[in-house]
Amino acid sequence: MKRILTIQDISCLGKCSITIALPVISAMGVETVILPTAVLSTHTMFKNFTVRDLTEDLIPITDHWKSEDVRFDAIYTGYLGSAEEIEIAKRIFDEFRTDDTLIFIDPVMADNGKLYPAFDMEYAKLNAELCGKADIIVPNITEACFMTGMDYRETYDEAYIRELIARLKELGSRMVVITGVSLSPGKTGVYGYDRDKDSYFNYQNDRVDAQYHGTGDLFSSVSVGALMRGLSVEDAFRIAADYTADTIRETLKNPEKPWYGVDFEATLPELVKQLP
Ligand code: PXL
Repeated sequence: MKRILTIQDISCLGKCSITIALPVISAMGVETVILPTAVLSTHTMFKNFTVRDLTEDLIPITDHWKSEDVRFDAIYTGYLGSAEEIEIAKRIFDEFRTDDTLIFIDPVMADNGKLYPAFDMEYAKLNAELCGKADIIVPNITEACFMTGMDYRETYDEAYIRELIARLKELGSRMVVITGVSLSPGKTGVYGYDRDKDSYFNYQNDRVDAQYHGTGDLFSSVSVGALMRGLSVEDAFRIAADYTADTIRETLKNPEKPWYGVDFEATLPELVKQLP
């Protein structure tokens, strides 16, 4: 069984970061080791959330793993709360990376043209540096703009996405996958570039007209899980995009749906059936 390490926060209530990554990747048949960077009462879209920062525990925890000779097939980072956590993530990559370790970075920091409340331009710059250490990065268009200095646009064409990719490539990762790319009305999907093959891929599915928190984390977790289960890059991102859209659709059917996250619990069995 493959083993991955995921580094992100625990938002106790809120269905995002580790409370998505752990159940989803485990259900996909991949051992999921967690490194919680902080414990929050809820994610940061709630008011009055509490935060217990765990930054000072991160290195002692990973030092212990090192002394136990633990190895990871992939390291997946999501929401990292501070510049210091980004530095620590870099150090963990350097310590645990082997020739076969997949480094998968979701540079969670912004959406809809705006940085999340905790972040500023300096943080975006550090996140761009972190992305340089990845095999695969999966920014949304807003994050891609903050990391490359390109203007954020609500309406765009394929040339704009290719320009974003050209600039993201310069950061140094092997593969760049931009999420939330809509190239025709009613559609949305992913647009990627593979440096090894020097080729692009594009997958568009039907856009569901609803925005939910945690869907980026769901997409990333499914992508990493699928890659670990041996799916090709194109198949892994296609399954993740379809699953995320199906889960939003399923959530919309629930009359008691919570506002803060999606009902992935209802759709996980279908996802697992699709795996080889
Ligand atoms: O879903 C990304 C995410 C993860 N963790 C926390 C967040 C967010 C997005 O706002 O607030 C704490």
